[in-house]
Amino acid sequence: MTNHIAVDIGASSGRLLLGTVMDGVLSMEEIHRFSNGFTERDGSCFWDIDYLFDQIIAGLQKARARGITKCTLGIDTWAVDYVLLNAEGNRLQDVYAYRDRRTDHVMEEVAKHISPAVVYQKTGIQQLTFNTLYQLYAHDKEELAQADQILLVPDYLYYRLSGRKINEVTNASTTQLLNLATREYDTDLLNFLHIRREQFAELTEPGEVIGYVSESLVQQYDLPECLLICAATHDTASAVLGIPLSTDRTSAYISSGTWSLLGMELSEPINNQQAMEANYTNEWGAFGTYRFLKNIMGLWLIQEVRRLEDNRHSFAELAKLAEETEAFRSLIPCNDPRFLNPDNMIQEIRKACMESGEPVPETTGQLARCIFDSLALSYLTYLNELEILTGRAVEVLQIGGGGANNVLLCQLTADVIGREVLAGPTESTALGNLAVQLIRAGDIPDIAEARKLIKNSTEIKSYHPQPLPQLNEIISRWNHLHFVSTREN
Ligand code: ADP
Ligand code: LRH
Repeated sequence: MTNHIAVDIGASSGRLLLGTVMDGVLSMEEIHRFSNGFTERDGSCFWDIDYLFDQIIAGLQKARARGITKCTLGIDTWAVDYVLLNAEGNRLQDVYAYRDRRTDHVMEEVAKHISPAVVYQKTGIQQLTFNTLYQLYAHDKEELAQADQILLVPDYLYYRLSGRKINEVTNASTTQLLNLATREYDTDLLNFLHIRREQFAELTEPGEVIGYVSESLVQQYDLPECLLICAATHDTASAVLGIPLSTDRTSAYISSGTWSLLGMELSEPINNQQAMEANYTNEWGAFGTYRFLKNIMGLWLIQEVRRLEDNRHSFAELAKLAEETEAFRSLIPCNDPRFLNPDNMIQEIRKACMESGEPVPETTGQLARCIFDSLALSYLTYLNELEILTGRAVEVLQIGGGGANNVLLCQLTADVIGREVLAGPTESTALGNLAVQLIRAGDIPDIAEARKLIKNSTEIKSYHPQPLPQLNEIISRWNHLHFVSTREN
């Protein structure tokens, strides 16, 4: 029996999970969990990358203390953010967090030089202010020129552990710099940014062996002997692998965490005019797939409300408070960029309601309810769009990630979209990370088998749609808010 460890670090928390397969069952145990978040310094937002590295070491020490002497290890984190290294392999800068406001107007600036339609046709990636393309454009030009290597966050963590520099493809596609046709960095886009190809590392597929955690780290910290396997290092790529998508019904998914990523797994990208106008993305997946999806603001909204209230309530309590509150009282166009990183989320929600004439949410329960109601309605909007863009009718919506714990939101979603929702696994990302390791180790043959194993080994809850009074009126109200917000942005 081989031990496999998934390091899964999301924008709000990280964990190390141990997975083993025995008698056709995947068992998974949490070894270590830690919080994550960016901090603001002098008006800029940064991740504490050394803290994250230390947490991986701490988790591996716990694994060793449990008697694990050998394991494989895969890493995934959120996308788009990068680390610049000098020729000695040392970091040149603090790691910007993607919500940093330096890119606020960069998309418009770049569009003056290179048409967004050309970028989309080349890359198939949706326009988001924080795509690495825009972040690098906004980066200090001298520092960027000095960079010997540009690694994304999980690439960098692998590098710190092993000394090897790679650019894993699922995550690299979120830079908006990979060309769908050549499956390489796009030369025009690199030239535009004055970046040389050699500044990026070798593109590496999930499943490839990276090497061992260095002997010096193993000795210094008393770690197990770890063989590093390249996971699908974009957390959303791993999350989608870890959702056991239905094989007999057409299914869409939501990877529900800090973001709600709503989409479909496809074997070919859709980068036509219609998909561009709707701003859907084609992120590269493992095993020749594409994630055709939309970024929806997600549970970041409630995370911020919780933080501003000094974490007084747990997420479960917030869902409970929302449940006890009048339904569909206040709605906000939750995907509006104003919610990406406002100075104060609670005030921003109230301001949005005041401006649109919706009743202003006063209590914590009303705020939480407003967020969950609005998210469920946004899922309907984007699910409808997804069906048009793909030409497929969705029969079931499958939700993975921490948001699958939110019973209220799952039921609301089923009620609003009028279709069955299957919620779980809540640790779909770590499971997708493990799946790649299990396949590489030969424990299972392919992703179809991995998904069967995940389905049989984890809890998945079914939510059937219940009739909602006055749903049509609520949807019209929502559509109006959504329309005004998209017209203005
Ligand atoms: P990320 O990987 O982006 O950091 P996760 O997948 O860990 O996010 O999901 C975190 C989110 O899951 C939280 O913001 C919270 O809204 C939701 N969540 C977690 N546990 C619960 C719970 N018991 N009840 C309701 N929501 C929960
Ligand atoms: C989710 C996620 C998402 C990206 C965003 C930066 O954690 O990786 O897929 O768009 O963070």
